[in-house]
Amino acid sequence: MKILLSLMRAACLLPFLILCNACSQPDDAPPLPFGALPSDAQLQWQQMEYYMFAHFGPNTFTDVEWGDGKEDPRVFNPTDLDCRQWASTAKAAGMTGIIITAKHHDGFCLWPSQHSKHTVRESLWLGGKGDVLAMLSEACREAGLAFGVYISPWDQNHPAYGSPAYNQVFANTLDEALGNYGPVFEQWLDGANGDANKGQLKQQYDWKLFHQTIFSKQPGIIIFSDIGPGCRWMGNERGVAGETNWSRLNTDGFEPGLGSPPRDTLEQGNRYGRQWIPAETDVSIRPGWFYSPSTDDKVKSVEQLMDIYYTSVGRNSNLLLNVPPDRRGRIHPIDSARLIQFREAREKAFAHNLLTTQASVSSKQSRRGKAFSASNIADGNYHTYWAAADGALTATIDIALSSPATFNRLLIQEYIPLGQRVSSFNIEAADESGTSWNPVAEGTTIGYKRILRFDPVTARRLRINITGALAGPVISSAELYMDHQ
Ligand code: FUL
Repeated sequence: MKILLSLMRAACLLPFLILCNACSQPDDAPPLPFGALPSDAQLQWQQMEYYMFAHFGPNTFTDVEWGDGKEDPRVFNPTDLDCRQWASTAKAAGMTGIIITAKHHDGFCLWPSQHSKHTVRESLWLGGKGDVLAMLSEACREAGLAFGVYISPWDQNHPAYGSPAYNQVFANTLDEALGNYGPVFEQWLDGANGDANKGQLKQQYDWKLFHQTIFSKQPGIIIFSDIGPGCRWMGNERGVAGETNWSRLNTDGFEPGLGSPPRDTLEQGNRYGRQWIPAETDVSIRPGWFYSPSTDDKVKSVEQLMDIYYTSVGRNSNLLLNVPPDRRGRIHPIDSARLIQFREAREKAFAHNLLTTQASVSSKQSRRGKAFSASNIADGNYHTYWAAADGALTATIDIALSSPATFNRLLIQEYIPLGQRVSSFNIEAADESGTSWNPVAEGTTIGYKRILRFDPVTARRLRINITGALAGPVISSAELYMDHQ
């Protein structure tokens, strides 16, 4: 009888047990993605972080920033061009790729294009038989670097520029440059156009045609422009991304160039933007984009470059640092030495992560399931993460280091395959008695990577408070460093 009763009781409880199990299921499952998301190509691109821009062409020899397309192609005559030297310099600098100005606004093509009469073929360099794109793409492949191209739609040389026919000419140019030199990771498209007030021809660009052509040759490519679609201009050329920097953007009604969103929007993105279009920070190591002997003594200092690193990579954007080859066709020794010093400074700053697996890391707001445990933020693996329970838009991660440490940098990353969520956060440290908490630093967005700088703090216990998020926060990693420089 007793057995029968307990069986009946169990049978009555069964529906509740099943129901409760169903209730807890979502909490054990990974968080649902939030908002616009990066494509696989965008995620890979974001992880490239820091790569080289190489402005090179007739302007290198004529000392101007914008050639007008009327320059004699014979001015382009590097005496000792060596793309392997560019690649080994980029590699030694810790960069992941090189983007070359294959065609700037003067229309001069660094490859013997069939669609132009203003190219290396018309120059004196190698008797008109040279091809910089062939040499550089090969050198990048050998060095394990990604290869990218800047091809300006604005062309002050081509006779069809300013007429509808030019759009097809430009599409053919893209087709050729992107079809003949192996994989291209990024196509840089600026929106520059002739200025009618200066008597220059203006073109109505057919962006749709350009994009189709690019993707038909390089399906996984990232297209840069003011508004993407792969990545966006960060809004200034100083190397300073917005402290708040969403990787989402609304592009409806906007165009690259004069029709682009306001600069502060480009610097900050849109909180609820409909597309995932992360920021790229382009800045030159010299005052100009092209090499000039007059800027040999104006190459940015290591301190300036470190500052730029913190305000670009440290603010959820990739850093595209321009290092213009000189008139020999080589990276100038002053620039290459500076790049190595910059690498050493970064390595020194980020040599010892004080938040290791030996620290105890926990959160009361953790999502159910070991897979989302707070300790994941210290395991050095981007693909494991801590996630808060659904609905928890604020949360605290408690950290106890194995012994007190002094630090002045917090590096923190969201797991962006699930979207960008955090809108504000701060860090606090406990005093020696461990009872009162002192503010250390605060920030707004995180995104793929955010690095906070603050005065040195010595503590064993600290906490990272997520004080605002659009959906339950998902944090991939947190690291603590002492940058003595
Ligand atoms: C701009 C160009 O006008 C500059 O000359 C430079 O190439 C810069 C990176 O993009 O749009």
